[in-house]
Amino acid sequence: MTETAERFHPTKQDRFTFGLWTVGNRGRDPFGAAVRPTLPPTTAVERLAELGAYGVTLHDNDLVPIDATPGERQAIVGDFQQALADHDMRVPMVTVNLFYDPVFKDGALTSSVPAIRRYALDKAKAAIDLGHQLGAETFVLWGGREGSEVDAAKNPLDAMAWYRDGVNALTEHILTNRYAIRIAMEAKPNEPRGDIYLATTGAMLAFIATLDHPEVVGVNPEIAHEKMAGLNPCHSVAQALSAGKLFHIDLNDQKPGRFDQDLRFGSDDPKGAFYVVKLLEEGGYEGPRHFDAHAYRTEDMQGVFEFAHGCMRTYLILKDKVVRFEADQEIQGLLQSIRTRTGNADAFDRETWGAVGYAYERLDQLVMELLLGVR
Ligand code: GLT
Ligand code: MN
Ligand code: MN
Repeated sequence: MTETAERFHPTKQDRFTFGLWTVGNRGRDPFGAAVRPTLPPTTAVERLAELGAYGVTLHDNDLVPIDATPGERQAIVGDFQQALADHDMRVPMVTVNLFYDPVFKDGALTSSVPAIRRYALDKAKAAIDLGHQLGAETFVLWGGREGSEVDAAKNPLDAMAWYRDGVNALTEHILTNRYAIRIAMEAKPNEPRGDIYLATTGAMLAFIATLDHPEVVGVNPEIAHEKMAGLNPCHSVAQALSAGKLFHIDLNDQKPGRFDQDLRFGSDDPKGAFYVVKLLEEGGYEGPRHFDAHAYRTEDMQGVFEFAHGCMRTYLILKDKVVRFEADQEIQGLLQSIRTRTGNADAFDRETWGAVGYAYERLDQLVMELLLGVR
């Protein structure tokens, strides 16, 4: 290994995790068919372990088909657990697929059909049971189909009430079973629905405060989703952290104002990614560093694992930049002088402060140079 490869080599201590659906993404899009073969979950576990990942995450149906019999389910989960043990891999998070099957086309927990809501709830409870079985500490709830195109069809107040009832029933399930699992709600503004309810992490946080057991529910912000809403992901993550609600995180990247791209972490906006890493490393986040992204459609399986390796390396390189930022005398001196400029609160003078320059151009350029590798 070269010196750089050695330095930024992922290890279990870094707690990097990937969804089975990320490295398993076959490159299907609305305009084209799959370009890569199916990746068996046990192979994903093996290959990610070789790269230094800590674990994998999954939707119920990434592992167990929606129509599996109890016997089939038991065999599949058993083989998977064996692969986890063989490769010292964990499953810190499990989620439920409430968006793929046609039955969910007008919502799952917010469907206006009571029988569909009940089915969705039972499916989510079974996914929580699976999470418990696999040792997960977090259950992510992404309401991809909880939304609308035609607001005449459903009163959004009803939808909110059904959503609340659904999440309350899930926390009840967790508490009565005494599972050591917390729910992390993931926001997204649109896609696959025209508009998705509770479109941002901030909206999720406000919703959580209205639940029966808010202490069991937090958020799973995704960088790409906040960017799709035109927001600064670092600020959304900070709001969650300062509310004690950052239970999990989906790291990836995205060009703002486009379809959900799920790009390799840091690949579009390294400076934005730097501030997220700085926040996670310095803000007391202790959960896994989870990547929810996928390789470009141009890639074969080798490219897929280059992508996975790249996500982790970029994180570690940015983590190193955080240390350099704190140690950089010019940057620190500038921050210090900005904070202490004309000091004395008793002698406050409005006009002096109005005329002061904050030197943020200099500061930002220094950060750029740090990130570009010349400092
Ligand atoms: C889906 C979505 C992601 C969510 C996953 C969890 S599924 O891939 O695009 O952002 O995190 O349900
Ligand atoms: Mn996500
Ligand atoms: Mn996404």
